[in-house]
Amino acid sequence: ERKKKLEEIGEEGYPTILNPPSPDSTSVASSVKYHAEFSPLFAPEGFSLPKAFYATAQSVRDSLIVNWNATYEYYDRMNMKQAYYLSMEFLQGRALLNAIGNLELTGPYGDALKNLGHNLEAVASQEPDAALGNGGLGRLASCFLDSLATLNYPAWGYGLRYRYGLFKQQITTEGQEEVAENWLEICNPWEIVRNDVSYPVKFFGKVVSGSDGERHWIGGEDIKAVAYDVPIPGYKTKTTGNLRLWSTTVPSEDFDLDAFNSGEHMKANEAQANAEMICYVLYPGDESTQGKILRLKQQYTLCSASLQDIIARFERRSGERVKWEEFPEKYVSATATVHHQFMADLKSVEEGYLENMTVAYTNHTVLPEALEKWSFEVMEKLLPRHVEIIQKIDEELAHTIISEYGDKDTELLRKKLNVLRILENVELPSSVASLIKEKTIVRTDENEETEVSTEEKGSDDVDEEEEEEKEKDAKASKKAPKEQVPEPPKMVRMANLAVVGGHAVNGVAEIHSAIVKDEVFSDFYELWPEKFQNKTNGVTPRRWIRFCNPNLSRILTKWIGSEDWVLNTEKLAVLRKFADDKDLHAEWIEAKRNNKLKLVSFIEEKTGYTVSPDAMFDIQVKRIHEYKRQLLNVLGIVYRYKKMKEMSATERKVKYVPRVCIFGGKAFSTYVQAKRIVKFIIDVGATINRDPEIGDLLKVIFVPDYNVSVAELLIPASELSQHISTAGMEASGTSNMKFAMNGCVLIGTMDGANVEIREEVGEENFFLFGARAEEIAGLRKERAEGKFVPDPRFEEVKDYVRSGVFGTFDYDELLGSLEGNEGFGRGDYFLVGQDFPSYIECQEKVDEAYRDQRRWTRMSIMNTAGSPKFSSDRTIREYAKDIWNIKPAELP
Ligand code: B1H
Repeated sequence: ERKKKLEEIGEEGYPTILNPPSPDSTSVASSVKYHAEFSPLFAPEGFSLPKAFYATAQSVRDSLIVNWNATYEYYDRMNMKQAYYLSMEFLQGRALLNAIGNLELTGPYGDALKNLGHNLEAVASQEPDAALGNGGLGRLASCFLDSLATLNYPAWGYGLRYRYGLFKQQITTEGQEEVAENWLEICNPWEIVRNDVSYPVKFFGKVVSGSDGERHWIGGEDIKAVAYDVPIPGYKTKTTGNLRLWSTTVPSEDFDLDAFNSGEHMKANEAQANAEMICYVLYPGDESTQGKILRLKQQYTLCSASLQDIIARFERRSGERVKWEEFPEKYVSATATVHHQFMADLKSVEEGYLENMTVAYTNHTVLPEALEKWSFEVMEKLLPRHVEIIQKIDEELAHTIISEYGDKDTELLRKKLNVLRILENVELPSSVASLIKEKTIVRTDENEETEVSTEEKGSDDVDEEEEEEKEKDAKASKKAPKEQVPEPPKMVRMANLAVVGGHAVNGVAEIHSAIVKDEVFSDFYELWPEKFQNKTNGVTPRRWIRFCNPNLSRILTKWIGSEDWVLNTEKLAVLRKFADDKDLHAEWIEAKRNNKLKLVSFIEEKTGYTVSPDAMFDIQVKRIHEYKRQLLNVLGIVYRYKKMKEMSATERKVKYVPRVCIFGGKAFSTYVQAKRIVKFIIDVGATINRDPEIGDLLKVIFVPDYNVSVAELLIPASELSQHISTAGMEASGTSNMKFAMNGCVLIGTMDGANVEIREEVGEENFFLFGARAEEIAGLRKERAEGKFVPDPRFEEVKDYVRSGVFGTFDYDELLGSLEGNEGFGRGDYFLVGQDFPSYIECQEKVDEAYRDQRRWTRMSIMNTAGSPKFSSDRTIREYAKDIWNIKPAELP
């Protein structure tokens, strides 16, 4: 079809694709000099490092804009189906080396800067990270953008342009401190503000019925969303995608000039401050109602502005005659990530069937606190028309449920309505309620006649817990007079809305998708099995091998015979053939050592601690969360330390391999337990690191302010990495993939993508321990019944901490969470005590393997060789084919 169209329009129909300034160092240098002089960010004198960075970035941006325009024009003319990836988070990190690497201009830029008196790496390190996200979810979105552009898929990302990125983390002896991260302080050289692309977004107000019988929403608060475009270069292709970020402000006529002139300066500014607040920070605290409203405003702004933009483009590209029925089929497909407001919005725009064809829902977590529910009342105030539509969708859904289960017994029907409905604790509309009553009567009559009720109940799986609940409820209602029972809060279950509205629902690793199907959304799965899929996550091999690890990249290119592996990671498997080759081993070890040396200086600079490059580098970097179990890691270290102290110096050296245990990660500012974990790690390090008896045998380092660029330094230098979440709780994990690619051996549980990594690299090259996902519920139950007998080594390690070896901080709340028998966060919900023995035994096996350097190097090579599957190129091809239905389209 595309070919035909090309012929129709003829080559002349196309704009000439201008080539960026010719890629030799002289023209690059003059373009950098031009920007140093004419892009007015710095005083005219001198050519300091920061100035060199901004001038270089602006010069690179010129090239990106040329390609961006050509790509945009091409899609416009071809009017092809395009995908839109909506995400509240994008973790782009630094862009300079990635951009010139993708444009194949690293050489010319390196030379040009050298001629201008600077070194490319130093210039690149001036760039602040774009941290518009907090972890794996946001980084996944950024890897996807890289793969989409590289593989020439017509696709854009949509997000919010937060004024402050994720906070900067400072580490003191007190633990973590958060400092606002003003990443836009100087300017963001990559973005292009589109003042001509803006949309109104409204909140509050009321809904009225028009004379046409339609319901119309009259907003009470109006803001304006303005587009900022960030070009996304593909690797070795002209295709340049786009990340369109929305920033919020007021429509200009909203400035209250009268108030200002009569001296009420603050008041005049109120509307503006209110609008700009929406894009101030990612995840504003949501304990207060105001905080909740702000978060909903953020999500709604992203959805509303993006959707208006998508529809405007669709209309423009359609020309004279807009065919709405083609909207889902031919032109648009979108994936909303955690936040699902999109659906309700789309519903309000056009007829109901559209949303079903258009939106796909990716679930990224099964943690109940992250499966959002919004207060019905809050939502009704902020988005009154949407709530009406949601009620309608909910009503339709209730009808579907009744037609599916209405002829079974009423208990089952009630259960299905309870778990499947979008609205929780909201009464059914009378049309539905009366239907159920009818069914109930019919059913009771039948039962009386046929007497099959008990048998049927058993087979229909009404669980005992629910029965018990009801008995309790019944008792409670007898005791307490009715008016004293507080009404349960009315909620809108956003995930349910997404499953109902999405044409596909997917999880992000095999085990996670199985949990999504069989546990979290099992009732939906029963209703619509065809919607559910798996799409195992991936990461871009450009940023995560080629650019962050040049030492390894050279070896790969040499032994594989070409650089093809960057685009075709299947080629990495070639290394298996050479897994025992002595020459490869020598090169492999040297590259790792050079990476370790770089990290040694970084650690010294950031923490003041000196570590030995001869020790094993053992790393756990990720958000600090109880389910990720940094606590298990550090308790393992404490146990190791205690045992070392009990031995003679010689014994110690024989039994243990020298290790540097490195942690990094941010704790959410209000997550008290996570902050205690940070403090604990720092205290343990402070004691161990200055123990002369231990020396280089054990060091514990907390690397401050973990972010994308720190990851780019840590991962290539890592030898062992830890992915030790409680089984069933980490949806996928993506750093595990990056570590494996970079020849790092993993220790981990059967969780998320670990399961598939182990399968790919071979079980002999993965250190596995811990309870399996299917055992967790049973173990928690035993625990609650007081049947768990802790291993004496676990008791020993906690007593040791309590004895005060690591200082006087009160660790009772932290250690206490691992004790007792019940409750979330208490009673060791994350099963640290359960897995502790198998963890420390597994760590002994790690020491044994590391001592045999030939064995270890082989394991390391096998990890890289086994990682082809984890390229985000593979993931994106699967999404494109199975969910989005888009095809690659390379620019002519
Ligand atoms: C992931 C989140 C997340 N899933 C809510 N969900 C948030 C949810 O502050 N919030 O409101 C923040 C983040 N993050 C991660 O997604 C998973 O934990 C990883 O296992 C997964 O690899 C990643 C990408 O799919």
